[in-house]
This record gives sequence, C-alpha cells and structure tokens, in this order.
Amino acid sequence: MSHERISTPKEQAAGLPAVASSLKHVFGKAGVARGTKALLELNQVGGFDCPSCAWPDPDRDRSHAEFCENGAKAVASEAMSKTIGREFFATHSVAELMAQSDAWHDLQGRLAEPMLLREGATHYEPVSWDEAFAIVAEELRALVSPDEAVFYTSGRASNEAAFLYQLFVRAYGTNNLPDCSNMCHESSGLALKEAIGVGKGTVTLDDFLEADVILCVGQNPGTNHPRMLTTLEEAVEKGVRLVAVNPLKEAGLLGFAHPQHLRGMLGNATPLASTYLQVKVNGDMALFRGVAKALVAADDIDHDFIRDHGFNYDAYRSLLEATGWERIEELSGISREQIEDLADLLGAGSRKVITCWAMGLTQHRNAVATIREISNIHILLGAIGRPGAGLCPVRGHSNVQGDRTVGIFEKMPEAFLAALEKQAGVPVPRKHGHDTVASILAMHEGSAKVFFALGGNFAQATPDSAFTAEALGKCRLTCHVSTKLNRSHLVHGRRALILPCLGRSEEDGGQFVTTENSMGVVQSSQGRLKPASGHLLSEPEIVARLAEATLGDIGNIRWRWLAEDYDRLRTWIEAVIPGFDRYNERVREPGGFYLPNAAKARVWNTETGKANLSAAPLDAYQTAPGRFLLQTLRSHDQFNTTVYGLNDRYRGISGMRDLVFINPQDLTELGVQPGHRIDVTSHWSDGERHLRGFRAIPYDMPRGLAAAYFPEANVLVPVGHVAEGSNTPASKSIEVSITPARD
Ligand SMILES: Nc1nc2c(c(=O)[nH]1)N[C@H]1C(S)=C(S)[C@@H](COP(=O)(O)OP(=O)(O)OC[C@H]3O[C@@H](n4cnc5c(=O)[nH]c(N)nc54)[C@H](O)[C@@H]3O)O[C@H]1N2
Ligand SMILES: Nc1nc2c(c(=O)[nH]1)N[C@H]1C(S)=C(S)[C@@H](COP(=O)(O)OP(=O)(O)OC[C@H]3O[C@@H](n4cnc5c(=O)[nH]c(N)nc54)[C@H](O)[C@@H]3O)O[C@H]1N2
Ligand SMILES: [Mo]
Repeated sequence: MSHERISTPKEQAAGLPAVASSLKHVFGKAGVARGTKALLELNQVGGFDCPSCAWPDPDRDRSHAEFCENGAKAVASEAMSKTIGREFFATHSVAELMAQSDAWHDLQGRLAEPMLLREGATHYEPVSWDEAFAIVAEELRALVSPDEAVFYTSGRASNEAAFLYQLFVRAYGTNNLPDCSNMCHESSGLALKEAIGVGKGTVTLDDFLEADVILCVGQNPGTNHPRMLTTLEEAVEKGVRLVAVNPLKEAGLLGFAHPQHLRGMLGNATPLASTYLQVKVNGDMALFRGVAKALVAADDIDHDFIRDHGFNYDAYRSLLEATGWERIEELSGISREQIEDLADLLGAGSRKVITCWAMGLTQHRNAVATIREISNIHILLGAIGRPGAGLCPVRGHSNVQGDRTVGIFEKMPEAFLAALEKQAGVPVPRKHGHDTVASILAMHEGSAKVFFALGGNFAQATPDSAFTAEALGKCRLTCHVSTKLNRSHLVHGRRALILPCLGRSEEDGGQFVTTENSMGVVQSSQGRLKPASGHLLSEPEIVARLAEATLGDIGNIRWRWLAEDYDRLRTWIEAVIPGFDRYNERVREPGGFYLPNAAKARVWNTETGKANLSAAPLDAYQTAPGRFLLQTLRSHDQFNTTVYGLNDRYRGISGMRDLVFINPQDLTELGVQPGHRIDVTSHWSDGERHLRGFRAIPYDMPRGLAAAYFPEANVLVPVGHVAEGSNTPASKSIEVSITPARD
C-alpha cells in the first residue's frame, strides 16, 4: 500500500503515469501472460467488452489498445489468478472478514466454489451446486407470496443472463427486480422518457466531432469514463468548445495527455474545458434555468423546432420571465454574466450542442426536474435529433443500459410484459415491484424475506449502511452470484450463499454474450481466458439451474435448453423486444448494431406526442445555517464498491480514503488544520448519522460544500432522502455538520 500523502491536485489526466498504473495493476494481479492476453482482447472486435464503464468503442478504426487505465484495473481485478475457496473460508470467520477493508477483500482473489453459511455458523463452508440451488428453491417455495422475495441485478450482467433472470423472476411471480440503475441513472431515464419519449441518450460518437459545444455536467470522466477523454480531445482539436460544470476542479476536465500517443506520453496535454463553471452542488437547475432565460431573452432559439415539435413553450417562457436573476445567481453560485456568456455560446451559430451528464445530476432530490431543465435547453435550441446535437446521459456499468432494455426493471411497460407472457406461455405479474430503496424498507419491515443478487454489492452500494445491514440481517436467505468477495457476503441473512460465476474475460464454452453501451450499440463479448476455477458456472447456467430447481419447466420454457445455446436466448429476446430483428445475425457483424431510437428520428413517444418542456418550480437544496452539503463520489482507484487501492491521483491524494474535501476558507473558519480529523454528522427527519475521525482536506470548490468517498460515506445517506419521482438515493446532497474530531 502506498504512503499517505496530500499533494497539489493535477491539471491534466492520463499521460505516462496512467500507463504505469495500468501495467502495475494488470501484471501484479493477473500475471504477465494472462494480463497481456486479457488486455489484447479488451474492446476489440471479437474480444470482450470492458467490464468497467459503458462508454462506447469507436464504430471503426479501433486502436490495438482500446482501453484505459481504469478498464485495465477492472480487468486486473477480474482476471486475478489467485482464488479463494474452502481453505480460505475455513481460516477466516465471517466476523474476521467483516473487520477487513474493501481493498483487502478485492486483493484476496476470485471466488472459486459455491459456499454456504448455515444458520448460526461462524464460517462459510463448501456446498455442491445442486445443494445450493435446492436451498434457494426451498426458501423461495416456502414464501407465502412471490412478492416476499427480492431479486437485485448489477449492471454487469449480459443481455442473455439478464433476460433469462427476469424471465425466471416473473415466471416465479414477482416484479421485485431492483437494480443498480435505481441508484444511478434512474432520474435520467425518467426525465428523458417524460421529455422526449425515450429514456436513453440520443447521440453517437460521430456527433461529438460535429458539435459546436459539448457540455460536461456533474461528471468526472478522467476517472470514471477515461476513454471519453479520447473523444473529447479529438473534438476539442477540431474546434469544438468544451464547457465543464462541476463544483470541483477535476483534472480530467482540464486537460488530457493521451496515454497511447507519444505526445501524451511525454506529458503534452491537450487543454480541454475552455469554460469551467464551479456551480454549487445541486445548483444546476438554477444554472440551466438561467441559460434558458438568457436564450429566450436574446431570442437565440429555434422557433421552427419549438413550433413543430415542442409542447408547453408558453408556460415555460412565462416561468422564465417570472424567475429573477438574483435567485438564479444565489442558487447556482454562478453570475448572471457567466450564465449569459454560456447562453451566447450555445445559442450562437448552428446550435449544435451535446450535453453529457452523470451522477452529479442524478443523485439529488430534484434530479428529475434538473435533467428536464437540461432537456428544455435542448428543445429551445432544437438540439435533438440532428447531427452534432443531442442528450447524452453517460452510463455507469458496462451493461446497465442493456439490462434495462431486456427487462430488468420493477415496472416494465405493459407491451413488454404482454409479449413476454405470450412467448413464455406463463402468466406474468403486472403489479409493480420494489425498487432498491423500497426493497430495503420491505426487508427491514419483514415483508421481504429472501434476497437474491445477480452481481453487485448491495450492502455497500445502498444508502444508510447500518439500516440496510439490519434489513439484510432479517432475511431468511441472502444469496449472491459474484466473482469477487465483498461485504454483501458478510452482511447476511439467517442463511447465506455465495455462487461464484465466470467473469466477462473468461471462456464460456466457446459462446459469446452481448451487451449494450451508453449509445445504444449492441455488441458481442467473448472471453478467452481460462476460467479462474474449474467450479465456476456462467450466469445463464446459474439462472437456468435455479429456475429449474424452483419452478421446473413450465409453459414454453425449458430452462436448461434455453441456456445451453445463447442463440436461443437471443431468439427469445428478439421475439419479445422491438429493435432486435435478426439479432443473432447482426450481432455477429463487426461492431454490432444500433438499437432504434425514436427521439433521434424526432418521433416523440410521449403522452403529448411532442417534445415536452417542463415548467417545474425552481429549487435547490438549502441547508440550515452553518451546515454543509456533502456529496459522495468516486476516487481514481475504485470501481464503485471495489477498491483497487488507496490513491486518488488526480486529486493529489495517496494512501488514504478516510477523508472529506472541503473549501480551504471553510476549514479555517472551522478551526481545523489541513489533514486534521473531523467528525461529520448528517441530519434528516429521522435523526442523525455519524462518520467519525475523517481527515479534512482543503480542495478547490465553492464554500459550504463537502465531498467524501462512496462507499465509506454511505453511512451518512438517509434511506428516506431520495430523488422525487425516480426514488434514487440523494447521495450527492447530504446535509451535514462538521466539527473537529472528539478524541
Ligand atoms: N474507474 C471507475 N469508472 C467508473 C466507476 C467507478 O467507480 N470507477 N463507476 C461507474 C458507474 S456505475 C457510474 S454511475 C459512473 C459514475 O461517474 P461520475 O458521475 O463521474 O461519478 P462520481 O464520482 O459520482 O462523480 C460525480 C461528479 O459529479 C460532480 N458533482 C457532484 N454534485 C454535483 C452537482 O450538484 N452538480 C454538478 N454539476 N456536479 C456535481 C462531482 O464533483 C464529481 O466530479 O462511472 C462509471 N465508471
Ligand atoms: N453514496 C453513494 N452510493 C452510491 C453511489 C454514489 O455515487 N454514492 N453510486 C451508485 C451507483 S451509480 C451504482 S451503479 C451502484 C453500484 O452498485 P453495485 O452494482 O451493486 O456495486 P458494484 O460495486 O459495482 O458491485 C461489485 C461486485 O460485483 C461483483 N461482480 C463483478 N463482476 C461481476 C460479474 O461479471 N458477474 C457477477 N455476477 N458479479 C460480478 C463482484 O463480486 C463485486 O464485488 O452504487 C450506488 N451507490
Ligand atoms: Mo452507476
């Protein structure tokens, strides 16, 4: 582990240190031969899809190294040659493992065989696959109602695994299909569906090179979508203006040294953002309302588009006129002059604008309204459905978008459910299921009793860690299909199971799976590494065998037959979901195929049949005087709850994660020296939550704000504090007070 150190934050991302860091992780964990093989297959046509983020690969001209430092770290973590099986679990009790850090868990190696924690036991013990499936089936069949079970999905599951899984869950009789998306881009999906009729983005990579302006809002691509920097660099070199909207100065938005180009390796960075607006946390709705106000005042809008496609313009215009600049400036923290400059930039010329965003917008109480405000701007500019313009929610997990497309959602629309029912020949429930937050509450109150997860780390990723642990602890059974050890295996129900599966990079009997990236491209992904252990099963096989044990073959469904050949699963997907015509054929073409996107063609599948402007009351989270608004974010050395190391290189942090970033003047006023310890208390209607003894780190950000790492800071997120409409935990606006640490 590296030494603890705080240094000046970087002003550019990547470069040679990124190359060095990738190689260290890959060769250190996977070994040179396995590591090299994995990297050469990564994101190549015919290779496997990077298990890290959902940023698309170029449609053409892929370089031999179409990966980034953090993709390499994700592969290194998955491709580890070290394994953990019965000896490991016999040596370490659950309590001992619980006391270890997330980083330590990741270093132990790949899960090697199915493990069972019996009621009252202190240690996991080996169990056969058949016995494991029999236990889950027995628990599921013992429930009074199928709605007493919850089936979570993390966004790494392939289309094939996810489709089969939701088929099983619905055939079993419930729509309780919460997923990581509930905590991620749910607010984007809902806002876009209401505004433009499709809950996905409307641009492709080519649009980035044709745009006039790209806005990057509430997103830290240098760390979380590093391959996006290649696209941004290319765009900026072509003259596209990049505008960053982020309370924190993030290195990846300032400059980029391409780690696979000589110039970049030598440290010659391309400056990226030409404008950097350090908005207040949760001030974006006000900022974009101001931009809209200025655009309308200057008449820099697309009247033809608004007339032909827009709905609700008059109401929105009246609202803009009625909103005072003072309030806009106060809530956003950005001056009228800067806002008018941005409006000039967007409204001038051909109005080819792309707006990208991620968690900085989706995890707030008014997230849906904020994203609607951004789509308002695009409707005013006519910047949807033409080259170089559009909306771009940048997805997180590599197949989170695909999982949703194939049915992982607690409230899939009727058309999907009816088609599924017809294909399967079994009744499918219509009652909406629990999302993530509702699942936690249901487990806590005892109305949900079995928790099953296809991937992910529910105990660590969810809000209110102590409350969620209690909720999981009340279950009769908690069961996880996983590749790596994580805390959710240790925060367990009366009985617990770990079912180890193949990773993306590994051989699966010569078969390939498919995924959908952030831009709606469906592609094949085929692992070629030897599986980490001979006892691993693929996710589709696990789901099929579990379904067979629980339900037996029913209706038209022959579980094992379906899962034996993924072409069969794809034929079913094609039969149920529009847009997958000739799926098996088209996905075998290099680069795959684009799913249709009606909004891109200016067809609005909304209730009004138009692109809807929203006219929501303007607000921003206001804390009580003296308190701070704390956001939880990712360091450079983690993938969500998987912690690869203790550095956050671009922010100048080495060797630590127990810290809170804060404005230097605020720190002085608190009477705390940089690096000294503080206690953080979050305040919510149901009481207080505490994080004690973290270090205060001065950082370039507006006053009144704080930032700490997810998942350590999840103890502070109240389970009831969610985005209106999407029910996403508001983990970027937590009201806290900060005091010097009590010893
Ligand atoms: N290496 C790596 N890659 C990842 C992940 C990972 O953990 N590691 N996670 C994946 C997943 S699942 C996701 S969803 C994405 C997440 O990608 P990001 O959304 O980039 O992730 P966060 O670290 O949560 O970053 C939030 C950013 O939003 C800013 N922000 C916070 N609040 C506000 C606000 O109110 N307004 C504005 N304008 N900005 C704000 C923060 O300062 C920060 O820069 O990344 C994906 N890719
Ligand atoms: N406070 C706070 N909380 C947050 C966020 C935040 O910004 N702040 N972000 C939220 C977001 S955006 C998201 S997406 C969620 C993430 O929530 P999750 O998706 O639940 O969490 P991950 O950390 O991505 O899950 C990692 C685990 O997945 C398993 N895994 C990895 N690869 C595979 C595979 O191929 N198959 C299977 N079966 N298992 C695999 C490994 O065992 C690993 O331990 O967290 C959310 N929580
Ligand atoms: Mo995410």
